[in-house]
Amino acid sequence: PAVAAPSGGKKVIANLFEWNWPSVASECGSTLGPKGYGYVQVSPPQEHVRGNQWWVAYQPVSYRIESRKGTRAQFKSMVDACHAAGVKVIVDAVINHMSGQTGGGTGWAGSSYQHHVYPGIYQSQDFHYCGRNGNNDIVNYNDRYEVQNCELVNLSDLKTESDYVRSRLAAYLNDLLSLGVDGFRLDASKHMPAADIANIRSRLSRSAYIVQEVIYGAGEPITPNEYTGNGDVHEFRYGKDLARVFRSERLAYLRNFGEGWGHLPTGVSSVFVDNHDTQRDDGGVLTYRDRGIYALANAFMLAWPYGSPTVMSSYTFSSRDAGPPSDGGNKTLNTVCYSGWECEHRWPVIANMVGFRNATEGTGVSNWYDNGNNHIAFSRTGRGYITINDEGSAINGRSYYTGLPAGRYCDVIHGTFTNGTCSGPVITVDANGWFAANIPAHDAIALHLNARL
Ligand code: AAO
Repeated sequence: PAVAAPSGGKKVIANLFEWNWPSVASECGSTLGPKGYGYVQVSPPQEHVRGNQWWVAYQPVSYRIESRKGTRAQFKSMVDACHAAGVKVIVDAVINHMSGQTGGGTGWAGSSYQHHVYPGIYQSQDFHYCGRNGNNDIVNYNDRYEVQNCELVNLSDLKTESDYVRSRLAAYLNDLLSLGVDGFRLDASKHMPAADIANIRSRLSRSAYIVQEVIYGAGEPITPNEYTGNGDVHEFRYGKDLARVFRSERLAYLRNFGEGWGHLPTGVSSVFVDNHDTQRDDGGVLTYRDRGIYALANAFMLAWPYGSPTVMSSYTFSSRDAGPPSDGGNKTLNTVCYSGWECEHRWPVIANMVGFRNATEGTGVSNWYDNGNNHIAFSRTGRGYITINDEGSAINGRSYYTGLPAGRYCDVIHGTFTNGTCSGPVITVDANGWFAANIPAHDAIALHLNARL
């Protein structure tokens, strides 16, 4: 089947990392649908090893849809509720490997397993043993064979070249499709040859959105570009570059952000300010801890027509491995926004800029302005306008040329537009397409046609 790109007017993905199914279901109806998110990405739904770390989800022990996040029935209700709210569902699919714990055990839903033995699913002949580094682990990312045939942090590495393994993986993905799922984030894609993914994809019962996790590594032989024939690919350089610009360079440099910076072609690029790995492991990226600057970086991402954006939504954490709020048995608790959960996707600036993205979809950039430093502005031709002042002081008394039709617009950075009214400042664009405004330090103004009074 052909790859279905996120389609229709609504393409923004909200990544509700580690949310349980009842909470995702209710968020689709209360927030994601109304705010215009097109997709929700959910954490791995299959049975996993036990423990309270978040990353237990990345160690499958069977393909039963039964995890700390909920049962199969709850998963199905979640998919239905999201669809009813106009939100499609992308599943984080772990298909490169099974568990990594050297000893065996019992999985979340009661399946027993050993490292390399998952009764009724895979036996030891279904895994790679690369015979390197003493423990079969990947050490050298500059060696293609090693990256695709050794074990990623001891995780039993599936022989994705084998017909049986391919059919078993496709059966798992097809089961999810039968529950109504719309797409997959393929975890650890770098560790599977692109041709193996292509073969598994060809076995899907219907078309599905595909986004592959291939972290760009300078000088590594396996590149994100190799995977673009299968679908979208995460562009990890985007969040790192954007953070550097916001922290220590100049926003003026963003005028050709994306392909002009050597990033993937826009049509196959999946972008984010941070994801669940980079917010923990990459000191450079902006995260919820950066508060206002994080919101501005997301506003830029949503305003700028490059790639398919994902908005990260996190739980609060203070140590790398700490799992989400959960009960004594490690069952994930219902999400309570702003109490143990950051809910970045609800932050007014970010949620309102999703509406900007939708209103401006398909238009180019015009009227670029920068002051050579940290004040920028641009139009999304005929549909929207944003100006970001990341200088250390206010910029007052200036006028901005938007090219927009005359009218009164809600400034969606400071106000929410609902039923024809704006809860914040209203900006008047004159008959020639100009408006005048003051912008405080580290702040912005954004207007679009779907928020015109
Ligand atoms: C846990 C324990 C382990 C234990 C294991 C098994 O932590 O000690 O051995 O269980 O019992 C997650 C957690 C792991 C966890 C695992 C399983 O992060 O801590 O292990 O679940 O529970 C590589 C892969 C990439 C992968 C990333 C973490 O290529 O696919 O490592 N990400 C996904 C998920 C992730 C998950 C898994 C895969 C496994 O998103 O959450 O792990 O399912 C370079 C390479 C990258 C490489 C990184 C890290 O990146 O290029 O390919 O990613 O190194 O090794 C700059 C450089 C860039 C570099 C990057 C590093 O940006 O430009 O080249 O820095 O941050």
